[in-house]
Amino acid sequence: MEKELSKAVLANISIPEDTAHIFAETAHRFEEMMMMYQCAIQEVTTKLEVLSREMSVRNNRNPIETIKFRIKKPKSIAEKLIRNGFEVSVDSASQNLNDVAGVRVICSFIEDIYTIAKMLTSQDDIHLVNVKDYIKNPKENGYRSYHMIIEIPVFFSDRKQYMRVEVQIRTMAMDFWASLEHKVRYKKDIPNSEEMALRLKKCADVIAATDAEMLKIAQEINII
Ligand code: 0O2
Repeated sequence: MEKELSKAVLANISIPEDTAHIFAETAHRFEEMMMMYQCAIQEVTTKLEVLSREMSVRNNRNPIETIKFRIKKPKSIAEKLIRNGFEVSVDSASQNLNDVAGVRVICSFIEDIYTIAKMLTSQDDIHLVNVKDYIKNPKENGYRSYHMIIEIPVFFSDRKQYMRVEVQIRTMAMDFWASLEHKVRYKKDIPNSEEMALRLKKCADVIAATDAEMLKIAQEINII
């Protein structure tokens, strides 16, 4: 029903001929920007996959469990620009947002997070723009994760362009927590949201203690 309605609405929208090119141009530039971020993600994940493959062969254990990635949705790009007081445009998004392209690395142990971050940022083509260590400094709600904004060169047909990518590195337990908390945060009409936040904070503390203890055990039996 909704689909039919929007089709009917769209059919009735007439774009004046002399302005149609503006829409087409903007759409094309947006598509191009997304393609460039997609390529940047590809470059970062390739680097991580190389590290993962190497460590699987050279070490007894691979610290990288999973690599996930995402491109920020147009709606979220616009919302974040508005929230931070920036103009909503293609240029503004690439100038002002650091996380249009995002890569998430999931590890077993806290120590793995720092190992991977170091391995990645010590590669000489990577520029480290900033680090937010929410493991050493957890957010008030209990959120823990290690965030880096990096710039990675992408070789296009006519130029080399440094692209920004947000890399989030966290343990499986931290990821489990963040994914539930994210769902709670975006769910509207939660009647007992304050109590829910307290329960989530408690879970985050339990998870942090468990992550620390698991690391200790792994170190004691020399697997890390
Ligand atoms: P989404 O839906 O993941 O895209 P900055 O980008 O540095 O200008 P920002 O965005 O506050 O400012 O940076 P920060 O704190 O590094 O957070 C970036 C991302 O980390 C967020 O992206 C979330 O993915 C994640 N994150 C940060 N804080 C929390 C939290 O409290 N809970 C959960 N579940 N995730 C968090 P977006 O753009 O908010 O959303």
